[in-house]
Amino acid sequence: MEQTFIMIKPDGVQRGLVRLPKLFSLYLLFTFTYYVSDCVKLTGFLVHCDYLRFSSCLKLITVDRAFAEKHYADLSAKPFFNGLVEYIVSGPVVAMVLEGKGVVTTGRKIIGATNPLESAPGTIRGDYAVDIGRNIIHRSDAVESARKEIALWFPEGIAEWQSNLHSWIYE
Ligand code: IDP
Ligand code: MG
Repeated sequence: MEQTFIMIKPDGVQRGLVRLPKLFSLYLLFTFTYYVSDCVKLTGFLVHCDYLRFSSCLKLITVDRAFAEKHYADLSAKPFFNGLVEYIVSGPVVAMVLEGKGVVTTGRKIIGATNPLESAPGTIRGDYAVDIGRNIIHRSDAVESARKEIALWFPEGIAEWQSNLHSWIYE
């Protein structure tokens, strides 16, 4: 099954957008935005999760410069690279692996465009961020980069499991 790497960036964590007490299941995190205002939009959450069928791994972690530079190595020539690395090391992040049919592409759609001003309403960045340098969440951009990012962020490996709901979600 396809996997993608998702990270709630330090601003998402500091802004309280990840509400651990309300995490009654691992897959809640991916749609944590729906829980920002008093657990509304429960239906949206279930729709996303039922489709994506999240699993595997999740952790709160603070990374150092060398690690952040490695994660964003392909952007090292960009003028914003230094600021980007400062941003990622500025506090803990929530790192996770999500799994499901088409999860890379669907993850991109749900999270929205890089620049929140261009992300559609209803996307996570579109609903909860303003500035491109504070866009609260990362997702892998392709299956191959997901593989690399998962290996970097979860060198200990992924806890594989399958939900009992699997056959009710997948034909
Ligand atoms: P992505 O996160 O949507 O894949 P990338 O182009 O891979 O976007 O850039 C990685 C991250 O670098 C972005 O999510 C954003 O936080 C930051 N970033 C991208 N472009 C800019 C910029 O022009 N100024 C400041 N930060 C930027
Ligand atoms: Mg990217």
